[in-house]
Amino acid sequence: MKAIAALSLAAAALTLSAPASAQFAKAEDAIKYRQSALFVMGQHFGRLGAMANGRAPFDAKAAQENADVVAQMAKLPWAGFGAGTDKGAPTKALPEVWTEQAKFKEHSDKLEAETVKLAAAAKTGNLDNLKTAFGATAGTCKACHDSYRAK
Ligand code: ASC
Repeated sequence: MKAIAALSLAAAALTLSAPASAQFAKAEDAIKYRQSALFVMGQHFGRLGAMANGRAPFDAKAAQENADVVAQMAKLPWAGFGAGTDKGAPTKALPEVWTEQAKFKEHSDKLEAETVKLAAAAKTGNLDNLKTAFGATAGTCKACHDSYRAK
């Protein structure tokens, strides 16, 4: 009887921790992971922004490299928003991330699509193309932050 009770407790614990532990050891790791991916993306996106906004000279090769990193990083954060990762470490992610999962995914899909276009624009070596794609991508960052990130 004791063994059965212990087994069912273990099973319950596994079930409860399954979402967060699907890819991460604990919720804290998932939170740190998504924040890290977003931070790295923001660093490289910021370098593109400096060129797009004339705060840094346009360097076509650097733009291409930064845009490629942004497009790769844009794929990563979403795995870190799994069930049970709304808390476990300091986070600005709002509860709506988990209560409006389909809408949240529309935002992340949009970002990924825009960053693919951004990388393609950077490859043309034309600053105007970069500016246009940068603006469109920044719009997707902002739209998601407005709805799903605490101020
Ligand atoms: C950035 C950055 C963001 C977005 C956002 C766009 O460079 O770090 O979060 O752009 O500010 O509105």
